[in-house]
Amino acid sequence: MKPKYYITTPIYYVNGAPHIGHAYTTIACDVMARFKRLDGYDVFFLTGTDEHGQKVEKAAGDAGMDPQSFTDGTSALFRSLTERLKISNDDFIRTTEARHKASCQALWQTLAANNQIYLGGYEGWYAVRDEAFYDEGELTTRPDGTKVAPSGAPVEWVVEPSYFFRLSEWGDKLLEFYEQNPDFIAPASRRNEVISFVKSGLRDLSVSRTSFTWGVKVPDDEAHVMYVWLDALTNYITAAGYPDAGAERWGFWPADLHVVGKDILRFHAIYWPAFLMAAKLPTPKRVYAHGWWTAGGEKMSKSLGNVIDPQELADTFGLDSLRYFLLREVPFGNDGTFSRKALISRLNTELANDLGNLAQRSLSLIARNCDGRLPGDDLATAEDADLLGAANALVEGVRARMERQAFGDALEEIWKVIRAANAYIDHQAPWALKKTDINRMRCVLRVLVDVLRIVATLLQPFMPDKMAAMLDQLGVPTTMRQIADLEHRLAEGVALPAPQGVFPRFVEDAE
Ligand code: ME8
Repeated sequence: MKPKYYITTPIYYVNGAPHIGHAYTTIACDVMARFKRLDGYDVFFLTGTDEHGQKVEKAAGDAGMDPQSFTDGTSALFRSLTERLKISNDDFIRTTEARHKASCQALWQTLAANNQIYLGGYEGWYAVRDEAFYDEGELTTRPDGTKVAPSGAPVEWVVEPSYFFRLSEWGDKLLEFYEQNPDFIAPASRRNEVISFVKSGLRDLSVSRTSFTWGVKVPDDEAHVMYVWLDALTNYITAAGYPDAGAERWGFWPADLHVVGKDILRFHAIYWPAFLMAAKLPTPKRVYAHGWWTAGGEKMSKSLGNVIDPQELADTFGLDSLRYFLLREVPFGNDGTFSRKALISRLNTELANDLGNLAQRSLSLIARNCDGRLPGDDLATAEDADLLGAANALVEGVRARMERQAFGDALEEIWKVIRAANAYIDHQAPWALKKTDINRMRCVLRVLVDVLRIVATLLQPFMPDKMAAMLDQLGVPTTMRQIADLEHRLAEGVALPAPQGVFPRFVEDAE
């Protein structure tokens, strides 16, 4: 039986249309999910939309719509972006679905039965934009006297009856949990932030609201809707079949990886494991908090009018180039500034020149000089062995980096081999060998095909369409494109299709 792997994106608020930030997280998860499938895992990959709460209710009101029709519309935008980005998710969850409401209520009842919830009253600060409660000490006062959350979101003073979750009782257990699971929070710098926050002391968490109605009803107390974060986090177990422990999908829980933006790490690394421990459910294995993309150094926002549309970028530059760029340009975990110039430069240098040309040069020589058939490698030299050795070692090297979600590093490892292969072809000059030693020429070309095959196989998760085209050109049967298949040699003499460039250079229109 294949080992299981469960990966999730955050579920996105449907208060507006998706932008590059949402696409980034989803693409990173898609790359990870595809890599695990390629490496022999049975993967369950979840994404979806977070549709309840005050923020979404307000956005619906501003649009003059009832919340359900409004969320039906905006959720569809996220779903269609997921499809247009060719994301390989296995499920798309909406928190307004019946399965999810039932799951939230079951979790609530379990927490209540375990004496983890009590009725009280909340009096304090709340930021609707973040859907988060803040302590006075976390806020800063602006020159005009208004207070804002660390995220910059305005806060309001809320006084209302509320149920509370006994979060204050979980501080020590959480610290112990982080200690015993050093890889639970990544990257490491974020882990330290979380630990010091927990060490500073946790207060009980308000988990219901009474001042609006757009949410999952609290069981047996219809005046309350659940706090949107309790509702939202529960999506990860809903999709795995909770509360049906006999559900086939329950075999995927606990999740192997929740990928989130750094803005929502606290919810995933503190509240979520605390809720689960309190419900006596297994905790997820890892939460990775990636950084933020800014536009020209500024946070993207609708009001600033600097929101970058992933669809437009995919249409202009090609989906796979966009995927490659997003994961290559900025180390996962760091912030980055989006730049079209940087995207074009990587596309033309690394994709068109380094990889595309290498394949095109090698394959055209085979088409012209080897009758279009895959040659053998009977005249191999030490240089061939060096290059092939480096390419073969990529499997382990890339796997180890993917395990840490070091996507940029994994790509850099692959590019080291691509650059070495370019140096090799220049040095071996198979076009000149044609006249002097045709058998050696055949061997050199075969080495290049073998190296390209390894590279293209490992790059499939990053650029699925382009690498499918490249593997077609290399004559790799579709049944032989898994990592495990790299152990099997391609048969000599196989006819290759006529070579066609996979990565055209991007030429900007003259103004
Ligand atoms: O927080 N750069 O939803 P959300 C990088 N519903 N990533 C970005 C980004 C940017 N500029 N902007 C957004 C929520 N993201 C909750 C989550 S999960 C149980 C509930 C990505 O619509 C990043 O992954 O505000 C961030 O965490 C997520 O979108 C926030 O999406």
